[in-house]
Amino acid sequence: MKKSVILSILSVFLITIFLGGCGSKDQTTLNVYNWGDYIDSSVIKQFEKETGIKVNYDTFATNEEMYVKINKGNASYDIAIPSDYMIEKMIKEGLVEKIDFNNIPNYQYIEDRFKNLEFDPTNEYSVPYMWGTLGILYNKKMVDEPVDSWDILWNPKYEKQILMLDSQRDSLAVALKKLNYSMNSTNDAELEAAKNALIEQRPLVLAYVGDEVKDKMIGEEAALAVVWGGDAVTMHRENPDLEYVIPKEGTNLFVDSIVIPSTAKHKAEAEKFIDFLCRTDIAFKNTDYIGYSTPHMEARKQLDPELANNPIAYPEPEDLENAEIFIDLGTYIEQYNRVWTEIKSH
Ligand code: N2P
Repeated sequence: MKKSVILSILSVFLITIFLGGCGSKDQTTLNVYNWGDYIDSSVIKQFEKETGIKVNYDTFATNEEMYVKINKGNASYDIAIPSDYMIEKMIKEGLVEKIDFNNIPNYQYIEDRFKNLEFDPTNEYSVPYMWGTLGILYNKKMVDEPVDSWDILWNPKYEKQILMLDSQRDSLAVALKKLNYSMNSTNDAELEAAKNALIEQRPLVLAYVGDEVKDKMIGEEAALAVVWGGDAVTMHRENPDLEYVIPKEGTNLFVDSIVIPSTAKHKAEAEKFIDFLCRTDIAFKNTDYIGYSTPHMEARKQLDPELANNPIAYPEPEDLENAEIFIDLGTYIEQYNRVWTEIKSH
């Protein structure tokens, strides 16, 4: 045999081994969609290492942004972590799959008070991830009066020192509660009044923000901000002059929960991931890092007492007396969309 023939036979042989080798790895990729700044990335690495499943991780800033992407169906996420009212809507619209709880043995560690809530009454579609409240964060060097009401966000003294959340249900909730209405109102006059209040407030607002609120408040660029309690924990750690208050008119109590969108291509791996997140060591590590409130009773026990008993993250029942959970407003949400667009265009 000629040398060149031997060489080409050899190279075909080597290429086959090489390609075969790569093919046999054939790694599954799990597509995960979560809020920004809402996981300890070492948890993802650990999952990949332990299971050999690769995680493709994407983030969103609001429930509405997440919904549009999942509803369009061209992104096939295996896992998403929306809030209560959005999960309720997704269940109604057939956008999420039932979870096989036999595959989630660590679900036993989730506190009962987070099970069978109104948004998933039979508890078939979602596993609680983190929970918390909406409140006001203020810098005590810049605000010298008591902060106990949403009204302070309308005080002209703080012109251009106020940050609002770029999230329609949250910002409308602030205005509705200030006016002593329900944050789930479907009354035209109440919604109109809330809209007008937010339009009247616009000149006082420095910006409508998302996760960048943390850098801005830590850096003392504003005096007051509407924030989620878990972020207040993080900001207070970085800047002890920042205090968090749940206003007396009431707040929103949210429960962000893990779901499997119906477009998921890797359901078994998705359930593995959910169970992994509910493992005590993982839930502990994740909660310790993020600062939000865990519904996992064993993880909470392991937290540093300073965090486990922090009233920002774990408010007393009396602070939650006037709290409401957002519900899906059905087609009335179109009215919220309309007023939100009007507010933002001012
Ligand atoms: C984290 C966002 C938390 C979501 N950046 C509050 N529901």
